[in-house]
Amino acid sequence: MYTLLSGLYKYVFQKDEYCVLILGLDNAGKTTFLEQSKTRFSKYYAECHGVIYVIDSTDEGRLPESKRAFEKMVTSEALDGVPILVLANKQDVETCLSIPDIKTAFSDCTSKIGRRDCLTQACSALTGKGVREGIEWMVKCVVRNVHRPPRQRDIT
Ligand SMILES: Nc1nc2c(ncn2[C@@H]2O[C@H](COP(=O)(O)OP(=O)(O)OP(=O)(O)O)[C@@H](O)[C@H]2O)c(=O)[nH]1
Ligand SMILES: [Mg+2]
Repeated sequence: MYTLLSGLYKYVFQKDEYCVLILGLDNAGKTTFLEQSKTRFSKYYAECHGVIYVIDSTDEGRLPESKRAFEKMVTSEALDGVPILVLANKQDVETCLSIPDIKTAFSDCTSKIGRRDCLTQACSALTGKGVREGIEWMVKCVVRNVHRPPRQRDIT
């Protein structure tokens, strides 16, 4: 249904460790996003306190399937309270769905998101547009999320 943990991604924030899951249907652009964001994440180092959920904005036909996968993910206890960055990817394609289109398709998930931080960010993993904004938001959220404190790195 969805590829779990396409990339478990590490970045360091001082001595604290955070981990972010990158999820989304196949072909959504997860690997491309990861490649784009590697250089931007370079000043951090991580392990799992947030979810980045990638949507292919050019694939209207699979949007209901993506919504169901998203719904399953937000209702999973293991990820309770974890901030979610929803990436509306492939926004460089002229005919892609807009953010309001995607929000409408995902509207019955809203109540299930709960009180956690959740942002829908337009991006293109191909050109890099929107990638920095998304990552900066995610870093801010994982750092301030008191419900999931960072793992302390061993300093020997
Ligand atoms: N136009 C455009 N194409 C993209 C973008 N991101 C990814 N792609 C293309 O979409 C296809 C799938 O991208 P991947 O990054 O391999 O997707 P994935 O989510 O890792 O897919 P799986 O590994 O199969 O789960 C590739 O042909 C990418 O070049 C984007 O922002 N814009
Ligand atoms: Mg991939």
